[in-house]
Amino acid sequence: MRRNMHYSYNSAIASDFGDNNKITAYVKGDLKYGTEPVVINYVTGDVNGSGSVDAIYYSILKKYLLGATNLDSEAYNRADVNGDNTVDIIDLALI
Ligand SMILES: [Ca+2]
Repeated sequence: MRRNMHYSYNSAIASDFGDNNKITAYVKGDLKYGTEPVVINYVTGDVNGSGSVDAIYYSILKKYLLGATNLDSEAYNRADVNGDNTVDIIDLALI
């Protein structure tokens, strides 16, 4: 089963309490805890974050589309070439 986990999901604390640095806290506008999920200046289609779109992209995306691997939230955003919030065969075709 293929699932796109929310950025803040942390399997280590799914069944118990714990620290989750993917949840952010601000004090008077300054980030005091956590890491924002926003990725700026990425190349659309660059699934593996190498800085360019290459043959490795096809391999990773094909494995994802076949259910053989998952994409983290950053890779998922980079793989969504047409920006419809879904990664599917259309995105592969657009590269
Ligand atoms: Ca898409």
